[in-house]
Amino acid sequence: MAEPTKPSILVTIGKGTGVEHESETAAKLFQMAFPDREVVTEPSPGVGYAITWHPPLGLLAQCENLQAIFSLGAGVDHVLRDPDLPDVPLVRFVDPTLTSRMVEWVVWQVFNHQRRAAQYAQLQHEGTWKELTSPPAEDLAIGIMGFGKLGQAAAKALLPFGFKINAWSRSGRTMDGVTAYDAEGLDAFLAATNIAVSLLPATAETKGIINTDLIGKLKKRGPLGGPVVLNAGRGDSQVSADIDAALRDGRLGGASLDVFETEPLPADNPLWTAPNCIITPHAAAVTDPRALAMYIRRQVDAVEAGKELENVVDRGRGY
Ligand code: NDP
Ligand code: OXD
Repeated sequence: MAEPTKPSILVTIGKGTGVEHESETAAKLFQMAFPDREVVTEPSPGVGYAITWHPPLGLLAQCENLQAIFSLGAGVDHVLRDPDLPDVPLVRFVDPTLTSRMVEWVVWQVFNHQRRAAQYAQLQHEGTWKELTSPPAEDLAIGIMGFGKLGQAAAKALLPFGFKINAWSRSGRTMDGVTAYDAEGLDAFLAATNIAVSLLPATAETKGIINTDLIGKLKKRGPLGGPVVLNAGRGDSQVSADIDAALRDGRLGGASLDVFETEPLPADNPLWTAPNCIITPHAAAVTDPRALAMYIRRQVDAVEAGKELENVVDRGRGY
């Protein structure tokens, strides 16, 4: 008897991402991970699994036999924006390769501000030999907003240097050596924080949370002068104009931003030239395509062997 055909895999990176052409390239990569089944770039009744980042609205609803959707990244806001998204498990990417890249970014940016990288770069540019003060780690409190997989890994990496670590999450999740705050504890968390690091997902609740009000609640008199904000979560969590204004009038002493409400950041956005503002182009933790392919292969094998999918998103919470 002929073996039943295995459900095929739809790869759709998505319209509006600027990398639509990459669906074809990505499909070739996933074909290597799934030599036993068809990998396609258009919806069809044979599609059992979809791999996507920013699916065209309504596209996945055309796959009537869809069993699971895999996000290309840790975030799923792009996928959830589709009102007709089929009601099947949505799996996000959780992998040591991605986590370690994010940890690198956070540690890199914390040291940039603690050790005055932008000011030294300016002095070098001017040919000026001048020592700047730089507070020891013990004098700085880093407040991590969003204490999930990435926030916890960042805390583990920063603790050995001696920084005080605060963590804010909905549930007040904690770890040894960390002072935890829950949803109600936001003001207390901010008042105890010199460098706020956002690793929050984009949800209705986190929209625009890094704004003038939040900036005004951060610890004011700290060893860096003004407080500092880092954001590698999602651009929708910040009000860029508020951050820009606070950097220019000194309410913020610095910022490092990897994500923006509009990406790429428009050439005329004032943040490009705001004082002590470090900009990276949504590059903090780029997905490693091979690691993703292996991750999805493992998950598909598991689910077809009757096991549970891992890292399934809670659609009610939005992350
Ligand atoms: P997790 O789901 O593991 O963690 C999310 C954390 O945010 C949890 O601690 C959660 O609280 C907290 N949280 C969510 N909503 C709220 C809220 N309203 N108030 C307070 N806390 C809240 O996600 P990850 O750590 O894996 O990833 C976080 C985000 O990082 C992704 O969603 C994505 O947007 C972004 N990202 C960015 C990348 C980049 O290159 N810039 C790369 C990868 C991810 P609780 O623990 O109580 O549930
Ligand atoms: C992600 C991202 O969510 O790269 O993984 O932003």
